[in-house]
Order: sequence, then C-alpha cells, then structure tokens
Amino acid sequence: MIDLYAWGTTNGRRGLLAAEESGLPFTLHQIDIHKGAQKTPEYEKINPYRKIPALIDSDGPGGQPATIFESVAICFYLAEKSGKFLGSAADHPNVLKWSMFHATNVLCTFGLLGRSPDPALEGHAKNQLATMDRHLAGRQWFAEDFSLADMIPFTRLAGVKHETVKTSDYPNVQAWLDRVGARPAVKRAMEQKFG
Ligand SMILES: N[C@@H](CCC(=O)N[C@@H](CS)C(=O)NCC(=O)O)C(=O)O
Repeated sequence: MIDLYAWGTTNGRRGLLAAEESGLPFTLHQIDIHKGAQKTPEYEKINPYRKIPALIDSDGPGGQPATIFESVAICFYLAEKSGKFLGSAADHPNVLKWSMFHATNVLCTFGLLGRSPDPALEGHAKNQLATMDRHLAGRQWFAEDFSLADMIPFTRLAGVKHETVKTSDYPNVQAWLDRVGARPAVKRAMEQKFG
C-alpha cells in the first residue's frame, strides 16, 4: 500500500504526478500546509524537514516499509518500483542527465524566481529555458520516450508567471509543456482539488 502525503503546490503535485503516472494504487492524504499539518509530531516522523510531499510504501524493498521524502526522490522511487520512466538501457544516461539538469538547476532557479527581483536569476532562468529549447527542437521528450526527465520539471515550469521570463518565448519548451499537460495522468494530478 502506498500512502502519499501532499498538498496542491508545485512540489506536492510533482509527487502526485509521479504516483498517477506510475499506475500503482495509492492513497492521497491531504496535508494542509496553511494549517501547519506538516509540522505535527506524527508528520515529522515521515519527513524530518516538515515539508510535503512524502510517501510511505508498506511494501518497500524486501517487503519492508519504506519512507521517502523530497519530490524528486519520490519520482525516482515510483519509477523504479513501477519499472517505468527510466528509459531503455541505451537511453538511461539521457534520462539521468536531464533529470539532474532539472533537479539541480531548473527547480532551484524557478523556485526562487519571482520571490524578489534579481537580474542574475532571470539570466539563469532564460539560459536554462534556451538550453531546453535547443534540446527539444525536433524531439517530443527530453529522452527518447516520456520519462522522469519530463516529469521532474513539469509542475514547476507549467506554473511560471513572470514579467520577463515566459515559457511562451521558447516554442519547443511550450510545445513540450502542452504535450506533457495533455497526458491523462498529468491532468489528474494537476486537476486534483485540495482543501
Ligand atoms: N525540495 C523539497 C521542497 C519541499 C517544499 O518546499 N514543500 C513546501 C510546499 S511546495 C512545503 O511543504 N512548505 C511548507 C513549509 O515550509 O512549512 C521537495 O521537492 O520535496
């Protein structure tokens, strides 16, 4: 049994998207971060960082319970458990490198963007979008097929609302966002009501 603890934020929906795409049965527990539900002693046992999302798999490796926090770790865990989204052996390096490009660059930059005006951050954001746009030219997905490398950045980039950094200025990125957003499992994750 998989229990997912989340709220309707970009990080929360990343975990939910991974769960929906995995096809594995799971139960969603809504953790209302505006009411401090992530700071209870019970929840702190699941995630000592006291943030959503987190996941408990009662049937983890060796049949033992496994607890996972960090949305990207949840994506990897569910991909490994379901045997999906890691790419073929030949394509796996592409899945890895683009997943890490997003996890260590895009999620950080776009998480901070808009919180305070910062020309350096805007420069990083535009450079990262331009990099993605060049790579996606003539491609549907970051690797050969839809994979973790598409799952990890989606909820963050789908929500960009910034005066000067616009995904619509990068046509290949925008077309990719539309493509990912049209997937039934992604729609379910994005349309899930919280509260
Ligand atoms: N790197 C973490 C970030 C998690 C995170 O910042 N979660 C936010 C919501 S998006 C949260 O729980 N905020 C509540 C709080 O900080 O008290 C991840 O990707 O899981």
